[in-house]
Amino acid sequence: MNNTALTSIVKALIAPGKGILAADESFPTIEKRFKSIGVDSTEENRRTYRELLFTTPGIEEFISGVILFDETLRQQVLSNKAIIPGIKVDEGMEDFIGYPGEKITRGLDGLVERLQNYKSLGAKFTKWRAVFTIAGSSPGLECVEENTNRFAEFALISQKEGFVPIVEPEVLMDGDHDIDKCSEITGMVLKMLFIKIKEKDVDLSCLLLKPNMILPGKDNLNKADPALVAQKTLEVLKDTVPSEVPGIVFLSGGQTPDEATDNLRELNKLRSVSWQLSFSFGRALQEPVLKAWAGKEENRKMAQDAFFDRAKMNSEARHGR
Ligand code: 5MM
Repeated sequence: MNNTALTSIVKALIAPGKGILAADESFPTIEKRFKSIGVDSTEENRRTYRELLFTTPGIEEFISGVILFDETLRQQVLSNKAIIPGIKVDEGMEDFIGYPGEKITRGLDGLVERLQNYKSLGAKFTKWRAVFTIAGSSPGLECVEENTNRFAEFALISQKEGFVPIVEPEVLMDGDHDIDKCSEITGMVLKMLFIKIKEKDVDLSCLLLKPNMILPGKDNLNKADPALVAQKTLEVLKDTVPSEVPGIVFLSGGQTPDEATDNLRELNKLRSVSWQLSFSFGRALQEPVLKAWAGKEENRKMAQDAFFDRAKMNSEARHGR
């Protein structure tokens, strides 16, 4: 493992004022996003849309890296040399046998071979996502244990193959739970995650964490303002994330673009932590772009302007502004 090379990739990904664009929607997810604007999910439309994002003039000032889906990496549409290409390598969820309603992330089989291929296609970092739903007694300890074992294995293999791993344990906003329940479950998941990661001797200094912010469930009537979200999020992170981890790149998880940016800004205002606090948003960066584009070539410039503005706002939020 060449740690110097990995360290410089990590540094570039979390450089001040920059963040990551998550554009790694799998086929069913991009189909859902396109459906919302009346566009068919064809290979050509996916290429056109993602190319529009990546060629936005000046975007490299705010975007350090892009997480790509297998198809997009192969289409070779990320031609902006100042943006680091990454690749989603998990293969989605499967049922956790013996635990009805629980899901685990798959994708470890054949991972080494896939990574070697991704390396030849130019990818420099990898991402693996597991999803935890708060409902009744879920997520159970066994599900968290199995998912975090797989995270650790993914991270170790990625580093051995010369990639910076991003681990994304997402506690979903679905449900009516309160903000403290989100703290409790996220805390449990992150604690277990770093136990497993340390057991496998993963190099903490060459890894990024992509967690959810601490929020009440979507259907909870008590909304949390950005100051509370930032306070609760930092409490959980300080309790669970080792200081050797260089950066935390939040997912947006279904927050509106404004909510995600406001919360990121408050987090950076409070800071008092060793990690960089950055973003790796999917929906919160792309929603305004999709709306402006609507699948029409004549809207290309308007869509790129929307992306530029939203990326700039998140860049400002990284400075607490
Ligand atoms: C962009 O969506 C990513 C892939 O999701 P699927 O496997 O469900 O298609 C997803 O991992 C994304 O990177 C994260 O959820 C962050 O995106 P948001 O929209 O939550 O910021």
